[in-house]
Amino acid sequence: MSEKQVKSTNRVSYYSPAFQKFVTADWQPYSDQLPAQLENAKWAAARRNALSKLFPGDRLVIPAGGMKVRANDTDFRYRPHTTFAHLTGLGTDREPDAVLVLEPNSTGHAATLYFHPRVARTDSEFYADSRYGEMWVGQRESLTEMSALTGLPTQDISHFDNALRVHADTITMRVVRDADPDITVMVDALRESIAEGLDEQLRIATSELRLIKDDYEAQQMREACAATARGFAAVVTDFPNAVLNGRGERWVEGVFGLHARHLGNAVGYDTIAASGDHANTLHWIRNDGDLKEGDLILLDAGVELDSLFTADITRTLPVNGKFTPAQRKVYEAVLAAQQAGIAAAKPGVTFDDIHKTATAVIAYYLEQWGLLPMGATEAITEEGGQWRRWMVHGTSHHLGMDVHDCAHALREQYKQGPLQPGMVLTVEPGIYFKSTDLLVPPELRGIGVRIEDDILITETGCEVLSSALPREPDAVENWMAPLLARGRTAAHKW
Ligand SMILES: [Mn+2]
Repeated sequence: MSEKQVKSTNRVSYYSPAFQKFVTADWQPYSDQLPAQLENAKWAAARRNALSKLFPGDRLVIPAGGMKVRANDTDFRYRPHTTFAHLTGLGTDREPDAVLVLEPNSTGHAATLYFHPRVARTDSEFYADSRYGEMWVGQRESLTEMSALTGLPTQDISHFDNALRVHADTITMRVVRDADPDITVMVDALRESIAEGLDEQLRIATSELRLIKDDYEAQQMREACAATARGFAAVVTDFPNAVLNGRGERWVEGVFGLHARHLGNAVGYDTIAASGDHANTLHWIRNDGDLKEGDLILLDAGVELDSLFTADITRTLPVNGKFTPAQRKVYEAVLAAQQAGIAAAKPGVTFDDIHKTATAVIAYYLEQWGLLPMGATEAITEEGGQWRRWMVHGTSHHLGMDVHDCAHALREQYKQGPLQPGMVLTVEPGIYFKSTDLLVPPELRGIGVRIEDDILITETGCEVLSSALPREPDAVENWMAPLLARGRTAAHKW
């Protein structure tokens, strides 16, 4: 369930009986028009079926999770647990404190969605409950409306506890443990032993269920990439404003965030807007630096759609629209590595093969530049690995509703697993030369480059979902020129 809010006593309201009578009367009745089924929910039934086949006879408990308190009586914006969203098709901010239960029956499983439906306006919740009340959070779904949205039978969450107790002593129960701590405690209390092995198997299975995307998911990933490309173009257009007004990284983050909220649900992860030497801090999200003419900015950002599918794209761009020779030298090496990685991505090869192919190119350039104490061939062995001083991260990860999707899939299915049509991954090599790195020639110090695209494995190779954003340095400059020209005209000091 949701974390407990605390309202200080000096802010608690008193509602007189006269007010209570007055506020609950004379409202237009709710419409009896039912909402259309969510597109993602139409696909969720097949996902539930696939999960059902893996756990015959077991009760599967999949909570959405509750609200998280930001401070006192205010919450963070709500996002459901990914497993719940994937198996119900609910997105955006639906549905706090809900639980999907797959109950075994003679043909597989029957699904029921338990949630907190809206109450009559005569209930004090209507005006007094800042978490669920219509006056506070808007009109919420009734049982039949939620059923129409999801295509699932629905029940009031108040019946969940009893439903969990039925045959609790004989049935095998599995719960998604990290979604809702209170529900995990409830399930554990009804089982003879904690049985984490059972839950771990469910966690692995629900993660592996997302390794291969269905046609709807693949299309959502294309749309998330298209929305992200628009966000990147808007950011470049605003580079002159970002330079002029100081704290340009924040400006970049804000402009991208505007488009993420406008075109989608949110950013899929905190935007990395890293200019100059900040690009060499891999998870730079403080974003409080200036944007300077002549510097590069590494922008790693993704739009998450209302369905919660997210893109994850990185471009490293010259703030003034032109790469310097030193910047171009590093950029072209990273691009060569990325192109080799993308070319290697096809059914049959493993996830790890992409990494090996791309990073062999990185090591080759590092050797050419005289940075390695030995040859590249020796540096890329298990016993060596010296090249990793300049790229400590992996080349790829699965991508979907989670930016690091399918994170609990077994190693044999993930890193060592053969690529299959329908998988979506990133290819994102980089080279990071910190300004303090004494092994690096002075003219290359402070340059950090990463290029990241999202690919869908096809029958014969892969589709680059993020190809709307150019990667070749000349193409990048040509793409930026008209955007910057427009931005320079509009730029002004605030
Ligand atoms: Mn990534």
